[in-house]
Amino acid sequence: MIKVWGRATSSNVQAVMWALAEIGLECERVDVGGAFGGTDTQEYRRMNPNGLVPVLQDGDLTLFESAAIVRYLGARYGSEAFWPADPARRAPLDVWAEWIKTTFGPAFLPGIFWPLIGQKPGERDAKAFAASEARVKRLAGMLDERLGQMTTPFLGRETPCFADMIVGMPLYRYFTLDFDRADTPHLRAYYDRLTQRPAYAKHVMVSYESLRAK
Ligand SMILES: N[C@@H](CCC(=O)N[C@@H](CS)C(=O)NCC(=O)O)C(=O)O
Repeated sequence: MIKVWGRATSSNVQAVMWALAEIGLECERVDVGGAFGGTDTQEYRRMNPNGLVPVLQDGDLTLFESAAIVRYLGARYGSEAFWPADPARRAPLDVWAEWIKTTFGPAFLPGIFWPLIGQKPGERDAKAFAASEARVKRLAGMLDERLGQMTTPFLGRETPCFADMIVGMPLYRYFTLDFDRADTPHLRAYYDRLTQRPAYAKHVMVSYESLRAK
């Protein structure tokens, strides 16, 4: 049985759990990280030297980095719809998965999510926050334009593919936090479609209140 190490409130764990569920794979998830601890042991560091979640174990294979895990699951177990075999069809989807991890995520998580959740209102740097809002607005506009070109409900056409897992993962937080968002009708409609997926509702629409600074 596939084993996933990582707390359910971690967005990177959520992408992996959502992928497993969309593919239809059973797994056992172990709560580690955050308030659960358990990531600072020698045994855990052997699985992930960063001491972060998630880690996936599949037989003798141990992997970290959530996007690499989602791609592995797609390549090994996914249908053609989840993991298109043709590199010329898959790569343009992967472009947006990579962009979310390297461009949108690094702007949104430390710039918006953590200031709103990890800091008390009085502790926030208002100027830095406003700059993050402007940057995230610009990036959300880019994603909105890409999604506006789709003639299908998901990047993976009729059902979500590996790239939807990576692109869709931060959107629950993006749309439920209280901050000044860009007007992005295509992104909003895409997110609304994701929320209709039972696997997204179960694994990604997970309350982040336990992470809020008290
Ligand atoms: N690039 C890594 C980032 C992993 C990461 O930052 N994980 C966070 C949770 S989302 C973490 O482990 N935080 C510390 C903890 O939960 O103890 C990935 O995509 O898997």
